[in-house]
Amino acid sequence: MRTRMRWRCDLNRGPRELKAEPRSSRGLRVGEVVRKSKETQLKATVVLEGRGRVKVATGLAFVDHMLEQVARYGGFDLTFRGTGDVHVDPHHLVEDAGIVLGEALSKALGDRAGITRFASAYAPLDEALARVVVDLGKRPYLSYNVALRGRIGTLESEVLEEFWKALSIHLGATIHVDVIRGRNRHHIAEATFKALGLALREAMAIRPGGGVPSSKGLLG
Ligand SMILES: [Mn+2]
Repeated sequence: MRTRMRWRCDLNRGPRELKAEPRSSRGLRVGEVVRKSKETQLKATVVLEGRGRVKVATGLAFVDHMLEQVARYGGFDLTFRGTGDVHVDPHHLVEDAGIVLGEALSKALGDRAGITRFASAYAPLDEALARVVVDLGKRPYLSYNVALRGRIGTLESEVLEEFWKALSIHLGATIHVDVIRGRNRHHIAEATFKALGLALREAMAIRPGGGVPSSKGLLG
């Protein structure tokens, strides 16, 4: 079992003197979350220093497809398994997937010392073009400008906003999502998730010589 990297923060020292203390010899940033409610049962493990290992099975095929995009373009390994009461409505599972992914990434980021924090990315998918801008500074906020209506496969596309809301809260991130253009619903949705992955990859990366990435010396 790989363990998560822990960062020591000594309040008497300046941000530049923050020391990384990897708890595993391999220094990987790992986050694991198990969440069980009456509506869903989900388990996720992320390894930020990814090696292309992505296994997702939630029972909602389009959600699996989107989570895979975030992990692949985010450069992190993701194991995400679970079930939910999708016979009632996919809403619970989609929202809880955002909660669990957000918590797992937040755990892996630890106290976030040294991360790049801000990033933006564009992703095209044929005629669709999406932009995602993120700030991992523990300020949850979502600006979701995605006019998706109607079904993608069997999923009502409006419900995807619940994933993004939950992700912003549980990751502790400001996220702005804008669709610049697009016609095909599948392409529009997938472009937003690809852009999310690309933006997260940069924002979660460790900057050489970086301390707490805030002029306050403290995130949040
Ligand atoms: Mn696709």
